[in-house]
Amino acid sequence: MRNDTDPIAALATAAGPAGISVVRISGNGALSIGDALLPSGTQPISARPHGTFFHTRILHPYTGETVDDAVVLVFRAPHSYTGEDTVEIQGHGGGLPSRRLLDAALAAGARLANPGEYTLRAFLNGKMDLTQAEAVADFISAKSEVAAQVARSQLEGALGSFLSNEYDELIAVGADVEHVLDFSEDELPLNFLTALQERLACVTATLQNKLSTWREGRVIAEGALVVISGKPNAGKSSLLNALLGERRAIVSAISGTTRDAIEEGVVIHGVAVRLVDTAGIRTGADEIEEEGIERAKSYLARADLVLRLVDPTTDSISETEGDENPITAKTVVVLTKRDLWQESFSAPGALSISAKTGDGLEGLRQEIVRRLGIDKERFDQPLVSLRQRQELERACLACEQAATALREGSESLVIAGLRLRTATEAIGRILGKIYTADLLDAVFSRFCVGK
Ligand SMILES: Nc1nc2c(ncn2[C@@H]2O[C@H](COP(=O)(O)OP(=O)(O)OP(=O)(O)O)[C@@H](O)[C@H]2O)c(=O)[nH]1
Ligand SMILES: [Mg+2]
Repeated sequence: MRNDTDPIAALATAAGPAGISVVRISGNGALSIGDALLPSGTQPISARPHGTFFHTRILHPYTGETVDDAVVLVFRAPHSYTGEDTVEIQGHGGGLPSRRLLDAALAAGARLANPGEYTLRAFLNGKMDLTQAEAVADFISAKSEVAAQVARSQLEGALGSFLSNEYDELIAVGADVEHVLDFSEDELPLNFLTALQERLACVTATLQNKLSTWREGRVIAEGALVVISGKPNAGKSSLLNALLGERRAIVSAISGTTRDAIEEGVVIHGVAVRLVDTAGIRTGADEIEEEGIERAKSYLARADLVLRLVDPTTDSISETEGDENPITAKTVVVLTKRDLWQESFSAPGALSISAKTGDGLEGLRQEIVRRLGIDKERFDQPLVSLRQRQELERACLACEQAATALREGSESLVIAGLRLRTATEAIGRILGKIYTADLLDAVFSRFCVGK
């Protein structure tokens, strides 16, 4: 088990041109390691109180050479990010200055930190639960405003405290079941089992409701896959360019211009979207275009939303319901090139746009966000990690099995108790109340060094 407390050091800021760079030393002996970097005559860090800072030259412990001048911050356990004694050295930014600072800290006796090791220690020292630790990584890598908001509130413990409540209730129900194990049916208090069933049903419904936020949570974290489809020349590449605000894809009057799928990230009303322009699907294309069409189909199969573009000046609106790209609940029909229309066209539920003039694009953006179902009000705390989802599924299944056992009456109480324990453990693993080295590795390996 990784529960080392030896002093670790790492660069907390990105190495590159910047105002400052921060090296953090944390663990047993961190303060004395910091002392070894100070000029003689300076009051040692180990003699300074928590929460103080001072300006000093930083010397290399071997050569005595001045590495940098820096502001040093003193944190005493448990009042630091990791919960350990921590020294933060803020020197000049830049690749080389920060490297020199880190080298000096390592030379003074710290070990280079592993990815996520500071946050791992924060977790092991009870500064945060595992959902909060996961949220740290999500917050750092958030690709959109909404993703950042979700991670931020999980970081504050919203998901953790929600699950903690359900965890406590499951334990309470489980304890009641254990308590009556030795009773015979007629010794049980009246309505005892019914009351337990009701409480369990309530927990189960709450957990299932949370589980149902997973799709939105994943879309928020990873970006929704929005695929632009339609016949050759429908205006797909023009729409991609218009939504990106740059001339990313080649546009031409020649049918079959786009032969490969082009994927670009864009944030639409705070929601991260992976926008894909595809080759128009048609028969009789050459080998290269065929391959492009295959890629288009593969994207269509995975899409969260399909924009099906139809140029009504050349193609019939009703003819679009081909087998290759059937209209489904994921489809938004978009009539294109509105600036060229001599007559008015419409189809049920369809939007009309002009990529050329920008007409209708704002309506399309709103429709994309609406159809992705990302309702910021409803999903104040959606589920975002696959690990959380899998454990929650386990918990819900075990709750249902426990409910079935409870309905079968007092003979099945042992089974009910076991299933309740399974459910409790699954929630416990989400929160990190129960963990293994493998679980911690899986969670913390996606962190960067220095966090
Ligand atoms: N007037 C006008 N022309 C447009 C509009 N959108 C696209 N076009 C023109 O329609 C032609 C085809 O546009 P593209 O964006 O290349 O169409 P595509 O669907 O990507 O075509 P392929 O890649 O061949 O499948 C080009 O000549 C565009 O300039 C529009 O809103 N208004
Ligand atoms: Mg194209």
